[in-house]
Order: sequence, then structure tokens, then C-alpha cells
Amino acid sequence: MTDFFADIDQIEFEGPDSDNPLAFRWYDSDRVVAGKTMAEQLRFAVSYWHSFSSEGIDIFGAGTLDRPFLDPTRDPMAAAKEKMEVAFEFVSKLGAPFYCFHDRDIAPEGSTFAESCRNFDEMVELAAGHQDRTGVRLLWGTANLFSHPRFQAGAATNPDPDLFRYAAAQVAHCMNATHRLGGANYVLWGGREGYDTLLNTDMKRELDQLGRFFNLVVEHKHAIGFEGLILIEPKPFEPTKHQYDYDVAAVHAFLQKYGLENEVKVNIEVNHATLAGHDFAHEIAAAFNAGIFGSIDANAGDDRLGWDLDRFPVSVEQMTLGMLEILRGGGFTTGGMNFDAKLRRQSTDRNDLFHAHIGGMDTMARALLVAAAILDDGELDTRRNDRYAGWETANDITGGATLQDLHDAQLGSDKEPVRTSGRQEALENLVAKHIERAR
Ligand code: XUL
Ligand code: CO
Repeated sequence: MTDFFADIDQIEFEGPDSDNPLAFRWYDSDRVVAGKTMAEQLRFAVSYWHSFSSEGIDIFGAGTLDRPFLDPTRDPMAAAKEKMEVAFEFVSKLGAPFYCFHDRDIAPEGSTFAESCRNFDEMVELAAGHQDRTGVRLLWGTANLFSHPRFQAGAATNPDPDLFRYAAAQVAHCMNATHRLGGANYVLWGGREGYDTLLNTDMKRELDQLGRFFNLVVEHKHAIGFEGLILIEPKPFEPTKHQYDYDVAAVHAFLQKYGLENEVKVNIEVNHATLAGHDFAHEIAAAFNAGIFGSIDANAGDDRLGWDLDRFPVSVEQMTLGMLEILRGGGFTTGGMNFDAKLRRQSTDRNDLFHAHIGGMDTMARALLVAAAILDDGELDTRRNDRYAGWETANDITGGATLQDLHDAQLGSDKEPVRTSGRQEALENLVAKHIERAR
């Protein structure tokens, strides 16, 4: 075990009145909220890529973070092993139950596909050992089908079938590894599955290729006996101008068209939802309505910036409205809350990674407490249900009246529909009250 974070001990819960910046004020893993412990409700995961495989580069400048194992002059496998030790030291000290990775986060790309597989397999065996030693589990694995230049025109949707074959092989290998590590789910984010211009793009053909690819993934899941969920992660754009997995509704339509609606669910990312012009809560409600809710990538965007900022979540209100939909839908099964979030480029102290995750976990824990209090109190749901009370006696409509019947009945009556208040501001105040009071 490394001591990369030498001055940090186990992060403990100290309660809302604690002034210790390296303690949880709200995340109390064993506390029971809405019928399950906080650990079971929230199922936090640390993302390997942002926390350990990225050194704070942006498009204008080099990395700023202190990550010696990312030094490109070092032996890549030795560096990957050190990185993994640091990763497990961090996740254990934080007390998050899970982590998530891309294949290329944990092992370096080789000069051939076979060499990449050998590197990966060696690191997967080491990860299995770290998991056994620390008790940290894998929430999901995924294949990186977007960083290497070979994927410039996408993976499954690439015009060149050689890329489809390559991507299929890489996903099969990564699914096997995820299964080997007891992963709870397998994620497919459509990295470059989209297009920049229709001038060179046959959209129907590319969507058919994507449908074929996902069917192969589902067949493989059953062939190897993987019992976790297969999750698609919607995103409207970035890196391509138009991503095919635009939002939950687009993914649902796609799944239905290609016969996958009972096999594949969604991993909803907060910042992807807002980029698509939706509230985070909207995407969750849409997924539950469609029966495809799976997991969450917890993060935040920025109101003024129109790209994927991947900040750590800080808004209790935004997350409360999301948690409300998650609890209404029955919570997670195998999914969880992965912090697909990165440090700001100037957050250069090693311990900043702890501050970031503690803040994110406390924000989500507080949101869980508030959402549970709102549901427990019941007033919000009573008000919502009351808006629809008229339907209890609308036997004509539910009993099969035709459009003409409804026309004729309306013509024969002088009844004018009575408007009632939507009470939005009063309901917002109700939520604010629970945010103030929930403990
Ligand atoms: C990119 C993104 C990815 C996926 C996994 O926006 O969210 O990190 O979560 O490939
Ligand atoms: Co994500």
C-alpha cells in the first residue's frame, strides 16, 4: 500500500456541526434513510479516469496536478501499478464502496491489440487483489473507444468495418474483465458515436451499426453469464457535434427500434442532462417512466458554460430534486453514484481530491436526507395527486368515449373547466423548508 496521501487517515463522519474539513458532515454510511443505509442508497463510486489518469490538462495547457505515475518517461506498466496502489489507497481512505474504470485508465495501450490485452489482463489481476485486500468493489467497467486516433470517426458507427471489429473485440475483452472483477454493471458511453456533418454521414446506416453493436454486447453478456446491467450513457454532443445517444428519450426510442428495451438501461450524467437542455431530475423521471433507469454519473456543469465541465456536485437543491425522483422510482438496484467529476486545474494539493469527494458525497447525502423528508412528510405528493383528482370520476374518458362522444357531451353541457393553481412557488417553498430543516 502506498502512502501517497500520507497525512490523511480514514475519513470519518463527524456530523453537521463539525469544522473538520476532512470529515463527512452528512454522509453517515450506516445511517438508515428511507429504508436502507446511506451506503446502500447512494452506492458511491470514484472514477479512475478523472482522479488518477488525468493530470489537469485543458485545451490551452499542460497538466498541473501532482501525479508522478503519469510521467510519460516512466515504464508504463510500473507506473500503472503505482497508480493502482494510489487509487486503492484513496478509495479506501475515503470510504467509498466502489470505483469505475475504462480499460485504458488502468492499463497502458500496447503497440498491438494483443499487447494491450496482455497489459490489461495483468492489471485486472492486480485490481482483483486490491479489491480483496480493501473490500472496494467495481461499480462498472467500460472500454475507451474514443481517445486513440483510430477512433476518430467513431467505433460502432465508424464507416470502416475494421473499426467495428476492433471495437467489438475491445468491448468483449473489457466485459470479460468487468465480469472477472465482479463488476456490478457495464457501461457504454458513445464516445464518438455521432457525426460532425451530414455531408459525409449516412445516419441510418450508422444507427443500424450501433443497433447491431449493442445486440452483440447483450448476446455476449448472456454468453459469459454476466448478471449486471448493460448501461448506455446519453450525451447530446461533445466530442461530436451530434451524439446519437442524445438523451434518455432518444436512447429509449433507439432501444425500442433495435429490440433492446428489456436488456439495456441508462447511466444518467447530470452535466450531460443539462447540456441536452434538461433538468437532471427530468432525465431520471424519463428513465423510470421508460423502465430503463440504471445508474448515475454525479457531477455538475456551469450555468454560463456550454460544455462538459465535470465539476463535483455542490447544489443540494439540484441533487434533492434528482434524489426525489430516484426514491420515487424505488432507488438503485445494481447502479450507483459515480463521481464523473474532476478537480479544477488549480486544485493542485494532493488532498484536494479528498475535499472534492467529501463535498460531493456530503451534497448527495444531504440531498438524500431532504428527499426522504419530503416524501415522508407527504405534502408534496398529496398536492401533486390532488391536481389529478378529477380523473377518479372521469369514467367517460377511461370507459372508451369517442372523440365525437366527448364533443357531443360538451356541446350539451354549459360546463366551463375550472382552473386551479399549480402552486409552483408554494411547492418550491416547501422544498426550501425541507432543505433548511432536514438533519
Ligand atoms: C464523458 C463521460 C465518460 C463516461 C464513461 O462525457 O461521461 O467519462 O462516463 O466513458
Ligand atoms: Co460520464
